[in-house]
Amino acid sequence: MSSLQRIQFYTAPYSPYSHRVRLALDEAGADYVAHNFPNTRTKPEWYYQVNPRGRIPSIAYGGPDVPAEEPSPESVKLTESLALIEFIADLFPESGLLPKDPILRAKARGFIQIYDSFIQPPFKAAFFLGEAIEPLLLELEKIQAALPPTGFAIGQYSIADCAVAPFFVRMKMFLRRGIGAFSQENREKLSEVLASEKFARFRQYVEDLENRPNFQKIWDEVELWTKLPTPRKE
Ligand SMILES: N[C@@H](CCC(=O)N[C@@H](CS)C(=O)NCC(=O)O)C(=O)O
Repeated sequence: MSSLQRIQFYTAPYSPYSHRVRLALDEAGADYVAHNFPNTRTKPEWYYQVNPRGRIPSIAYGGPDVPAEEPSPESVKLTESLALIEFIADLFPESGLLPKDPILRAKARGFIQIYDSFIQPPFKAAFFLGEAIEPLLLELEKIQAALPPTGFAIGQYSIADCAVAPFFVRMKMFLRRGIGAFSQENREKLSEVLASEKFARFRQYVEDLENRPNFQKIWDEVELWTKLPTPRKE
């Protein structure tokens, strides 16, 4: 494989999609330069050269050592968190983020697709649109059943865990801090069910994700979530 090139990572502290990528970078022990946008919404004009949709995360790979605000036409611009974590796994094969075994690779990718297709929509609906919590609980039960008895999603830490950790840990924190559009009744019910014996394996999984050194490296719940850029319900 060709030697590693410069990694310029565009991110924001509140962005769970960016968090996926940072977890993969830190798990792999990558050397990278991070440019932090203070929030996820407003981006300066120059950033559209990196990502025409203005979304984060992005990576500018290679090219000369330029300031983040002056992206070089010589670097390759890469976007989309799931493509980025696979890219990092490919750059750092020794990290084990994407194992060599085809079965484990398929399991990791399948786990991610299940999260994105089946859990993310009811999570958003319940937490940010104030809709019913039952569809989310049903899907959490199914993903819990797909976990091995202990440890990470495919038995070893992988891109599957990087993809879901930012969301599952936020889910837990949003409930605890009351951040979201759910009713008080739904907040209490969801908290109670997720704290019950039925979800013991899921809780342990989320705890393992949170305790992983790559997660601990940048996650400062109090620092982040008590200083939100715009007021939220708490
Ligand atoms: N599918 C994209 C989603 C990225 C995304 O929605 N990022 C949010 C921040 S978490 C963003 O940049 N939002 C600002 C916007 O949509 O303008 C990915 O996986 O990278």
